[in-house]
Amino acid sequence: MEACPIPVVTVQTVPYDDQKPGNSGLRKKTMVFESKRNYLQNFIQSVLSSIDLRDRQGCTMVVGSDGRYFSRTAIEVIVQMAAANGIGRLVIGHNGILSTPAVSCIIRKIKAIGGIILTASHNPGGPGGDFGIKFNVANGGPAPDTVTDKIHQISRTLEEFAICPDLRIDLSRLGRQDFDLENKFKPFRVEIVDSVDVYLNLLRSIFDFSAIKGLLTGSDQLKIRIDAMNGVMGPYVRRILCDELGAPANSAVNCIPLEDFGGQHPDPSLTYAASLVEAMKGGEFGFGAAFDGDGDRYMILGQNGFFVNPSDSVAIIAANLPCIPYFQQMGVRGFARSMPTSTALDKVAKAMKVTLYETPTGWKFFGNLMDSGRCSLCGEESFGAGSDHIREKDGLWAVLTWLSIMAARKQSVEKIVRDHWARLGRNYYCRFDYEGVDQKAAFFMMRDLGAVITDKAFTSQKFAVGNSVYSVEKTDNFEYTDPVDGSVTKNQGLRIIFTDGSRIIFRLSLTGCAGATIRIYAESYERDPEKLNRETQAVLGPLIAIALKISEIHERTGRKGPTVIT
Ligand code: G16
Repeated sequence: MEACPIPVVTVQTVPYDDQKPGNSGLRKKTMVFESKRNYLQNFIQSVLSSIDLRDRQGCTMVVGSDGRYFSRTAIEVIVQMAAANGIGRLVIGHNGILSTPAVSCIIRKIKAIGGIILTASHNPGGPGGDFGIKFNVANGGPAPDTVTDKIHQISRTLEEFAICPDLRIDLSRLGRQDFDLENKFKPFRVEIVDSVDVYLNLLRSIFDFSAIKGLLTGSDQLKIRIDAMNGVMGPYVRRILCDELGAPANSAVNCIPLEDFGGQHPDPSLTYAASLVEAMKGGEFGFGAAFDGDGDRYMILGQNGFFVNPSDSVAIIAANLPCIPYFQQMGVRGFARSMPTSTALDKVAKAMKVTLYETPTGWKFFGNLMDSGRCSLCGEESFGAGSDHIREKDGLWAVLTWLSIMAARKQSVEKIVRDHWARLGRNYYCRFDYEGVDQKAAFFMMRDLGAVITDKAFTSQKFAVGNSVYSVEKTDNFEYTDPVDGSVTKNQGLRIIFTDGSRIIFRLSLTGCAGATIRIYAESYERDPEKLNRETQAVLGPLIAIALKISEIHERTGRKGPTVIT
């Protein structure tokens, strides 16, 4: 215990009107947090004030970061403000490091009231990059809209915040640090925990580690290449895949978390994980994976760079869940996917006679389904997959699931994917992202497009492109009614569904930091065994042409093409 009680002070502040959390927390340019007076403090006070005082007093919260620039400063402020706001205990990752799945895991394990994660996910970091603050609630998942709306509302009228400016902690010292405060609250405790331990124990209870170890070691060992992208996953990859599961140390690259991710986008995609793609093309490795900055997203590659589309990945995981001890014990309840995610998962759900839920984009929408026991597995096209073991998507869980499937089926990544297509058909899929578009141009484009496609005349339209003819079957602006609490979420993306099951979807991203990001998703289902091996862009070309034409996206945004194609 510190000798003198630490003072608690109240600081006057001026509210900001732009602190509305997006799909996954508040994401802004780092310089906004760094240079706007009390910007960070205001948001943290809004988060803390959103928790009812009776629940807040003496409660436990978890804090972690993906190690990006400004995280240490932010953690120091969070600790000082948590103490001043009556939080009893903060559990923080060693040196501030905790992956997003690990935070979710710890919140659930220690029954914390929630947690704060400092990350802007796959966005670049550093003084010129992005920073973000996510707030997760007691189920371990992202705060639902009711909570983020409350945070936003508080932030708009905030006039003061409470802080203990003299309180200092040592993030590098594992164990407890206790502080006596000069206020009515009980002593305040900070506990620095190993970043990996609790999460590793959970994974041990889910997977057959000896089966995975058998695959990664021994005479006909599977050679793997894992790219932690200089993000939070380095320590997890080294400890779990190398130390525990026997992968050679040189299987793992970019494993030291760097404040600026080495100047790269920590984004596990074909575009930004290009060096992994190159390494895999060499043919030496039979399995490759990359993670994003905070470790919830993942990408899987097979030998020679064979790409597993994330929507296919979740469908294939679903079809093979019985390989995993956790699901052998728990059984398989429903599946869920976000609306733009391909319908490959629906085919598996049908074959397994399991309910399929289609939610808006945002992991938070899976929370109620999992908490109510309706859903065992969820996935998204944006490189996310996870199960009800926690309430976040979980990149390393997805990797261990793939390795478990490979160990059980004794097949390569490509063979597993091709067998899946042969059995249930292939959903050709791609996404076009137009990033940093003028906000107004994006808004008006979406508004006008919504009016066009929901007009009655549109639903009887046929589009002929080359030899293909697409007849519109249904159009809407996607709306979701949560089956658990009945809440309705509107305006979640414009959908055009054609009679052959093909889909075109338009939506505005809710995670961008600058301007607007328009996403166009195209999907086409193929059952013919002769046509399962075509080039994705060639198959989807006609649908993309229709999408560009009806939206007039290039004319209206001044762009000549998308920023990124996935
Ligand atoms: C977040 C959400 C995901 C969502 C993704 C992309 O992920 O948790 O559910 O799919 O953003 O959202 P949008 O299309 O609106 O940009 P992350 O990994 O960025 O936290």
